This record gives sequence, C-alpha cells and structure tokens, in this order.
Amino acid sequence: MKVLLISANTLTEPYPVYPLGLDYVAAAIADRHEVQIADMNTLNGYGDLLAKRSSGIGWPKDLLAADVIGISIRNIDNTDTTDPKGFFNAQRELIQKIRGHSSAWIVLGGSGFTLFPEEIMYALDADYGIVGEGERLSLLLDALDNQKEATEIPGVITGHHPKPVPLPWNKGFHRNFNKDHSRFEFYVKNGGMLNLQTKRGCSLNCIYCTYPHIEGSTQRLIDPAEVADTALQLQAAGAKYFFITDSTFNTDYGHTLNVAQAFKDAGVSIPWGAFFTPSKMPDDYFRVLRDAGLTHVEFGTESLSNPVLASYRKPYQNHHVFAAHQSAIDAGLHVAHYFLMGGPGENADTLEETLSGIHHLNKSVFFFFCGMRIYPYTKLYDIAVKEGQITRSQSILEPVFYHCPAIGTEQIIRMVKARAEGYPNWIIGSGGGETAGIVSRLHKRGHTGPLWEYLIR
Ligand code: B12
Repeated sequence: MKVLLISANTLTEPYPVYPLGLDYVAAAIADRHEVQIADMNTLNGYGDLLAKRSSGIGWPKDLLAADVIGISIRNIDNTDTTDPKGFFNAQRELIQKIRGHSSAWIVLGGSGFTLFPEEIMYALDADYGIVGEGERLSLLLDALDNQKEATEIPGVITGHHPKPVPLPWNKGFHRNFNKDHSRFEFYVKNGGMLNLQTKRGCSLNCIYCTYPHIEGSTQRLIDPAEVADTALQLQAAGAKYFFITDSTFNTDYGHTLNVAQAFKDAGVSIPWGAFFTPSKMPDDYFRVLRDAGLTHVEFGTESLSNPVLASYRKPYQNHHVFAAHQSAIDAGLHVAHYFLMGGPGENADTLEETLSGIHHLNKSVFFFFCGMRIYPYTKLYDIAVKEGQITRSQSILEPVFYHCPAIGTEQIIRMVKARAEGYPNWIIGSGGGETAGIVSRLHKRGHTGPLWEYLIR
C-alpha cells in the first residue's frame, strides 16, 4: 500500500522537535509498503501537501494519492497554566483539508493521541487510531490490505470501538533513518538538533506522569551498539547535537554507562543531552557521561520539599538533588532543573522551601510549571476524582489542572514570579514565544543545541 505519514506538530517552543516516532513507524512498515514522511515543520503549510493534487502527478509526488495517511499527534496542549496553548484546532483543520483532497484512510497515532484516543478519534473524525506504539500500524495495514476486521488488533480503535490500552509492542523496534532526506536540512539548519532513543518504558511511579502509560512501565533497552550506530548516522547527516528522548535516561545506570562506552567506541563526537532523575548516582557518573559527549543535564526535580517529593512519589529526597546537581556541575556540565508546583501536598511553606532551596543550586537554569495537569491513567487522576475535583465521566482533554487545597494557582504564580524577578535563568513554563524567538535567532546565526545555558548567571 502507499502510506503517507504526517507529523502535524509545528510548535517551535522551546524549539522545533524532529518527529522521531515516524522514523520508527516507517521502519515497521517499509519492507512491505511504499512509505513517505511529510513533516509539517518543513512544509510550507498545507500548500505543499495539496500542490500536486490538481496537476495529475501521481504517487509519490502527489503525497495525498496515498491509500493510507497516518497522522502523528504528539502535542495536544503545552501543559502550561501561565501561557496555555492548544493544538487541536490546527490538527482538525489539517484533517479536514486532507479529507477534501484525498480518499485515503486516515489513521491517528502518537503520544498525545495515546492519552485521549477515544475523544480524539471522535473530535478529529479519523478512520482508525493506534493507541501506544505505532509499530502496530503494520498489523492494521495487513488487515486493510486483506479486507480483514481491523478492530480485533490490540491497540487499533475506530470511532465506534473504544478499546483498552494494549501491552507494549514486543516484536522489536528499529529506526528508519535516511540521511539523504531533505527533511533533516530544516533541523540541521535550525540548531542542528536531532534526537535519539536508548530505551522505551518508564519504571518510575510518579503520581502525575503519563510516561508509563505511553511507553509501558517495563524498560526495553536498545542495544548500546545500535544506539551508537544511530548516533553516528545522525552525526553524518549533519546533526550538531542530539537529545536522548528516554522518559528518564538514568533509570538503568548499567545501560547508560554501556551506551556512553558505545558512543566512545564508535567515535560519536557531537554533544548531547538527556532528562535525568536527581537520585543517588554511582561515583563519577557524570564525568563518565561527559567524556562520552554529554553536555546538557535536564533534571526533572519538581520540588525541593521532602513531603512534596514523597507525595509526588519521587524516588529521591532534596539532599539527593543537591548532590546530583553538584556532581553534574563538578563534571563541567550545563544543568537545568524542571519544577512542578501545586500538586498534592504543596502549600505555601513547601513552596517557600523549594524557592529558597533553589538558591543553593548554582550555575543552573530553572523551568517552573505552576500547576499539575490531570491526565488519565495516573494516580493524580484518581486523587482528583476522590477529592471531587473531577468526575470519571468528565472530559479532561481541554486541560484541567489539579486544584491544590492548601494553595491556589494564582498564589503559586505570584510567589514564583516574585522570586524570579531579576533572574533571567528562572523561566516560567518553557519560556514561551519570547524565549523560543531568541533561541531561533541564535540557531539561525549558527549556534547549536538547546541554548538555555546562555541564561545561566
Ligand atoms: C523527549 C520529550 C521532549 C523533549 C524533546 C526533545 C527532542 N529534541 O526530541 C523536549 C524537552 C524538547 C520536549 C518538549 C515539549 N514537550 Co515533550 N516529551 C518528550 C517525551 C518524554 C518523549 C517523546 C519522544 O520523542 N518519544 C520517543 C518516540 C520514538 O516516540 P513517539 O514520538 O511517541 O512515537 C511512538 C508512538 O507515539 C507512535 N506514533 C507516533 N506518531 C505516530 C503516528 C502514527 C500514524 C501512528 C500509528 C503511531 C505513531 O509510534 C512511535 C513509535 O512507537 C514525551 C513523553 C513520552 N514518554 O512519550 C513528552 C511529551 C510528548 N511532551 C509533551 C509536551 C506537552 C511538550 C511541550 C509542549 C512542553 C512545553 N510546554 O514546552 C514541548 C513541545 C516541544 C515541541 N516543539 O513540540 C507531552 C505531549 C502531550 C500533551 N499534553 O500535549 C508529552 C506526551 C509528555 C506529557 N506531558 O505527557 N519534550
């Protein structure tokens, strides 16, 4: 079959993100189907998608002449109470345009989709959706090809067949990275950032987090040599930096150290960054990773108050954060901390403890998310239901934030803003359009990577 995979994401905050998921989906189907990828970041609006329609040119130039069009729905909203943005209308418009010019089956997938599959199917009027890992598209295409009933396949849903979430894909996954494709140019020219996965699954149990639902809670490790080989390919394609997209990089220390060794053995020489949890680390951990190219550490710290950390079910206390921070700084790395204020257990004292504690985290950038979005399939969802904040029949696709009984969102924002005054390295949310604009200008001038280190004072 002719399959067009479209990445609908055009958000430029904090920077445009390469649609990694589609490389995996393409790899899973490319042996038996003709696959093209269209990335809305690199197209000139819908115009490029529709341009070849009337000229009589067939597939593959006329992308909409596909039999199946898969659309990746990564972001639904930006989860930021201080500068809320939603992406639903743009996604709906994209699908309407496609429907107006193509009779292809429309299949939805992606991490955002996986959080609200039934509602998104209904709202976007797609034919099929795949919950979870998109490698399962291969099974759906087989069914469509052979006119078989597709809704029996785990994870495949239609508007009329809501289904439970399937178990993670256990047939292996590989990335289809084609460096000759002009799509990379956009990312190479705009900051040189590509991305890379070293495992799937998150073994942590944080109350608010969607990652175990999206990726499964059992870790599936990618062979370090394969990871290093992909990193080398990114490098050869012109990447100047890569971000490791694992939910949390350091949940399996042995594996991360093997990946680092594999980078060195393979001769990977471009810098990279990843998300880390600030828990107790092996001695010299960050030095070893630094020697393998790590430059940017993004800690998902969330709070510096122990009761709040316990309530969020984080596997560390504040002294672990200070120690992890120091060892990253001592290794000469750029460090950022993300904070998530206003969840269960937060009050004015715990917030104050966090804000004061931040002054002990030197040479760093802080991103503050002032409010916890309630997602389905999380402990926070159950807490919010129990506390009467939401009902199980209520839609939370339009973001609903947890209402902290002891401190209101407005007060949290006020307290954070008051402390952030005069500190350019204290960023509310991901920085919004202004910060993204600065990053984009620096990228155009040839600077590479996430660049938040320029804010460090
Ligand atoms: C890494 C990451 C980041 C990094 C990305 C760095 C980089 N250079 O890539 C950074 C920190 C920059 C980031 C930023 C943001 N992120 Co983010 N991020 C992630 C994370 C942890 C992993 C994404 C990833 O690459 N996964 C690996 C790839 C291989 O998986 P995948 O893309 O999901 O694809 C698989 C499936 O989804 C599926 N699939 C994908 N597309 C398709 C299409 C079809 C047709 C099919 C069938 C299947 C399919 O198959 C693929 C293979 O199995 C996810 C959470 C998670 N664990 O998924 C959040 C996540 C995607 N981010 C999220 C958000 C909100 C954001 C921000 C808006 C936050 C902010 N306010 O700044 C920004 C947006 C950035 C942008 N420009 O789009 C949300 C999106 C949900 C929502 N609420 O909208 C998530 C889900 C986290 C959450 N809160 O639950 N993010």
